Amino acid sequence: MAFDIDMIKEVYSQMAERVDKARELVGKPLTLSEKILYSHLWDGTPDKSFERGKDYVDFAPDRIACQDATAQMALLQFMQAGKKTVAVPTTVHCDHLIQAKQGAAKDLMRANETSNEVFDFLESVSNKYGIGFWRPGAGIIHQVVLENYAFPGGMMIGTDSHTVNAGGLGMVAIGVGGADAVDVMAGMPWELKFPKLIGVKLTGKLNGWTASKDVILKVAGILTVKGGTGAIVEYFGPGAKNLSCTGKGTICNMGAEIGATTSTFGYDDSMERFLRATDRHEIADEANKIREYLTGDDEVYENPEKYFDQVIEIDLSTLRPHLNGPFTPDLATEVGDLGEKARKNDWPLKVDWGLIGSCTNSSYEDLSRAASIAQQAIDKNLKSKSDFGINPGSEQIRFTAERDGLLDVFENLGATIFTNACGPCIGQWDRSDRKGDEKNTIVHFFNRNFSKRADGNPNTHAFVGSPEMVAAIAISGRLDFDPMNDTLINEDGQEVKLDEPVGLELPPKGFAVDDNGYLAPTADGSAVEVKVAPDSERLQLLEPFEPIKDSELQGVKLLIKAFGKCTTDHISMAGPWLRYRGHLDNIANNTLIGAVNAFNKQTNFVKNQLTGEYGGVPNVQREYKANGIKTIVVGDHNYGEGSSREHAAMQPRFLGVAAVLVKSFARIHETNLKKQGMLGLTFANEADYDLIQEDDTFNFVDIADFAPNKPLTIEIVHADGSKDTIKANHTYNDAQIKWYHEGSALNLIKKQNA
Ligand code: MIC
Ligand code: SF4
Repeated sequence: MAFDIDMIKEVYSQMAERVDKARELVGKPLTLSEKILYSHLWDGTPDKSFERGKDYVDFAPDRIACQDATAQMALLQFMQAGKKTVAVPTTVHCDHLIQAKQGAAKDLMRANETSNEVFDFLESVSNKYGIGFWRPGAGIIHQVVLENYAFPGGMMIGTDSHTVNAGGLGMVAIGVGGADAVDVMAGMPWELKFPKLIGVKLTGKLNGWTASKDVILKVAGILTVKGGTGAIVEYFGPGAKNLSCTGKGTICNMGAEIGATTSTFGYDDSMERFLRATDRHEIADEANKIREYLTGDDEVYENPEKYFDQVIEIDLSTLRPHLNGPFTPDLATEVGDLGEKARKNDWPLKVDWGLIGSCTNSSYEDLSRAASIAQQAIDKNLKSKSDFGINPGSEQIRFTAERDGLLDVFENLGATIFTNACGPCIGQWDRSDRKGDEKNTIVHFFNRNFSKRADGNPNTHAFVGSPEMVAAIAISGRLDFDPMNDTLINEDGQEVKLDEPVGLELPPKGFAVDDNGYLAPTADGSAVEVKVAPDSERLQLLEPFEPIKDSELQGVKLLIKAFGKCTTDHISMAGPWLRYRGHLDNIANNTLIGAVNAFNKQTNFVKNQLTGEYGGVPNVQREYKANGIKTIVVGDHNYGEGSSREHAAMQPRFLGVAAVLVKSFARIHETNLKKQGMLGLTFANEADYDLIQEDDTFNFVDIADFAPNKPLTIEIVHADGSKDTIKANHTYNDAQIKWYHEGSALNLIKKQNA
């Protein structure tokens, strides 16, 4: 059954006219990305062409997806908007708040006990406002979306950076902060700077040990964690047609790790097969009718250099398996070279865990390829040297994999089957062999491997690979194992070699599921009551933010000058803090505790300029707040990389930080700061970062003239009385400056609805 088929039919009925018109206006053949963008303009049929990387454009996304950890804040904001129902089809998925510990049944029961209040809140808000609700255990948002909601040529936004996964089914699907989702839920346009376009031409065919994952691991190595910023990555070419739909999903999923706005593939037979296998024949039939509109024009793919801003070519036939890491997903190494690199860098060679699952790689095909390696281990009498943990992507996958005996294979190897949820991927992992701060290595087929991400231990070296490679390396227990060339010694003392993996693109007997965990909202939710206990430590109704006054921007104190990588995990850590995602005051106690102070290279240890003493960032900031003093956070490149969590903007805002001044931003975080009515600024001259000293005070001398395309001037007063005056760039347009003046974008919506 296909959800929201009428909406999809309507999108398709307008597609041809809109795309043809856009082609005429742009004056050349179109990429798929342009076709989707131009057919989703808020104003309907296009009447002008847009400049990539420059023009802000209002879009009308077809649907929204939210996960439990971000939905709380998004829906708490939506509740303030004064609407009866959401304006476009929306779903909420409970996947982040379930800890992996003893296995699915017990873990799910515990999660339902400990997070009961939050799940109830999400369920009742969903019911009230017409939102589809996927219960805890139903699966990971992006896998559930791919199996149920994604459709070729559609546009979706989601409050999670890996929303981009739906590009595997030919969508333009973009991760956003909750406040962006609230705009669309409230029936308003969604704004995005028209992206640049990166084309990736795939030739050849995957073979042997190489998997779809290796395509993105390779691309990440080429583009690095910020190389995709402001761009859509569009994959095409004969190699693309040879990949499965879920394999395409994996590639798009990890596009988040290169900062790309999203990634996508043109509609092809693999997508049709996946739509039919997931019982969405109607969508496949409709898509077939407008096939040429659901992929890029032939001329574009024949001469990509003429149409994309950058082109990368990858030959799948010669691509080799990679393992990326540790600590950053773009540190790409071919498998055979890893041993030498590890020894040089002193990365522990012994592998303790192989983790299977996550939204990146938990399709039936992925499980079957990993299981084919696990089965060989059993057949060849090998004992796994590492522990295995598995988080299936959805109940549909789990049920089908269990029926087909795939899960048995892993269990025979001693694996623990965790809930269909994020689990260790987001630090929801009570690791049975807890390591304290001990150096150790794990391999997984997730997407992120930032420090502390899986188990909270800064010395866990996590490496990202394909399902089959993770399985092989985990079985060998060694990071330097190369299954293509090396042998292992089995329990009988014999030397054995693992054969190449084999997998099944789709279950031969079809997908099956008993209870998929979906709960449809009632037709009229006006009588549904949403409960938030006033003394709750998990949920807190929001108070609107006060606009920042010009006078408050004189005498601003430095809160922290962050050194090096500062991701959203550093700004608002996940793991144990996920429990406070619906309570702004409580979660604010983790603000920037992971950021490294540039002056002493310590985390959560900054100078309080009022007392001269050092303390934790949230405590020091609360003292400034109590004294009515605004502060500034200074940072390096790609500040706010990683997640879409708007907490990374709302917490500093709530605590009284007025401005964030960095060398460069990750896209979603920059927007989140703007939405919450703060100043997100970049150094006009990067070297000015070095001028900032620990006791500095900042005066925003021309803030009264805050205007688009006009840098701000900041006077920095040092402790010895000397001064530097610097320029700070910004990307605020008129509408965004209004958000700033109103105190937040939400304040503006409320005013407009009043
Ligand atoms: C993640 O993978 O980091 C998360 C947890 O899914 C986040 C969302 C969040 O912070 O809740 C994301 O990627 O957006
Ligand atoms: Fe969940 Fe990990 Fe996917 Fe984020 S990346 S949605 S935490 S599985």
